[in-house]
Amino acid sequence: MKAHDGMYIDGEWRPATGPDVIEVVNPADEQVIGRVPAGTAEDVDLAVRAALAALPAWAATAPAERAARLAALRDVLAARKDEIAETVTAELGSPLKFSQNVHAAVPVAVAGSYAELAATHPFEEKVGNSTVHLEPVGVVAAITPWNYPLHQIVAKVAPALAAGCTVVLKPAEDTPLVAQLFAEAVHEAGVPAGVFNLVTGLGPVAGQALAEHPGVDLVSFTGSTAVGRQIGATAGAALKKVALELGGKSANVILPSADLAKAVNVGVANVMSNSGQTCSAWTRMLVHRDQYEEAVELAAAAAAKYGERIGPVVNAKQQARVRGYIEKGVAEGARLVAGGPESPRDQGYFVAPTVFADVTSEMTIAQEEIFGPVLSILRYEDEEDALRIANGTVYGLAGAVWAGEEAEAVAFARRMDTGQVDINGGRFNPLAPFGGYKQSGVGRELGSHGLTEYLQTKSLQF
Ligand code: TXE
Repeated sequence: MKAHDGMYIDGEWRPATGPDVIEVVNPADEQVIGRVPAGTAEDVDLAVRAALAALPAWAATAPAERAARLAALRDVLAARKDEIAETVTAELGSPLKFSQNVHAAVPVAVAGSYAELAATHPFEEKVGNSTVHLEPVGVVAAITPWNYPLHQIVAKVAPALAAGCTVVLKPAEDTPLVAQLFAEAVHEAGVPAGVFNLVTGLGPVAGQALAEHPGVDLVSFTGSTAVGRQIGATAGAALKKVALELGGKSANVILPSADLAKAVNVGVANVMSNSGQTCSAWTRMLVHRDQYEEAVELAAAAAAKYGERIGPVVNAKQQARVRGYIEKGVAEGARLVAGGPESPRDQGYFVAPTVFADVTSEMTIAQEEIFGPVLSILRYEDEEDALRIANGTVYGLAGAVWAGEEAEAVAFARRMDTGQVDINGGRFNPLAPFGGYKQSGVGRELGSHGLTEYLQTKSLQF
């Protein structure tokens, strides 16, 4: 795979300041597919300085010009979609079709949505005898994970650029190649030098230096709750703005009036897709006791079928972590009805699609984010019991409700402590705000709510 041996800073690829490299491994066959530089605090400093220098001119550009650059970025991402899909498949291991349909396609839609929002968002409003101006927050540190590597980047960089902010991106160490490809796309789209900068590197080194840099005004982070907590504390002490998109343990609530087979099949596919590495995945399926055994049978069959189509998890550490959770589920008394802790292949970081029945809300596998292809099925007595279970974790990122009538599902969804709910399956909407209640995070991504994160308001009184 093509890899740059430098950092993209101030509109050009510059040699890294240190000698260290990160080996990029294909998790499907454990082969090294490329090497990228491991950034130092010095690389981060150079990138932040470039972003600071570019800020006044970019903040002053007309929204229509920013919209034009984002439209160009959307077009470059669309034109290079095959290369993007192949790169994500190589470094994340996801099946090529999924990379094409999701990893490469969704960022085009999101970049396009911000091209439109940059052109149409009311950056100025009148309130009585005042004018209110929405101005860019400043220099943004974007720290992203590997699970949807390009989507996570575009969901931060596109609204930041639309708002008039400049950006330094530190992508996940497991998936830096698609981040380099993104930097090429930004360059091709004619975004001025210094407006977007890329530093590859390790989280505790480059990531931490970036989050702590005094030149950064807003840290936008997606990743683990542990690191998010640390970044939130550091940013709080420095009185920096922060946006955090963290873990989830989303409930898929199947009400008795729902089409059970459809709800179970879509629910299983939702958990298994991307090998379970989706923060919004519906990892807890809640089924009424009268339909419980039927749902378990359907889910076990669906998971067994999914087995042939699943990719690996991202690395050996994640594989060990997921297997540890499966073993814990068995040890705590849950009933394994599909999959299990054994890897289904000799090579690559694979985990079998796994389904647990007889899971109770107190079990570890019902409380903690596993981030692998593992579904827990819980039994409820009545609607109030379902609601108590659904809301009974520290997380509140997403969820789903299925019912015969939409109105019934909507009424239930409105009582869930969570940021996004799919009604009878739902469909991805790049304009719908995404983000967490409770410990799932701070702030929102996507659409105009996502844009607002990168803006601050000034009022002039007359
Ligand atoms: O996350 P990390 P990991 C969850 C999921 C997963 C677990 C661990 O449960 O099993 O987190 O994954 C950077 N200062 N999610 O270890 O470490 C790091 O380089 C600054 C949920 O991969 O949080 C990477 O760019 N940055 C999630 C990013 O943080 C630091 C997606 C995320 O890595 C840093 C991914 C530091 N001290 C994992 N340490 C979601 N919400 O979608 C690390 N990083």
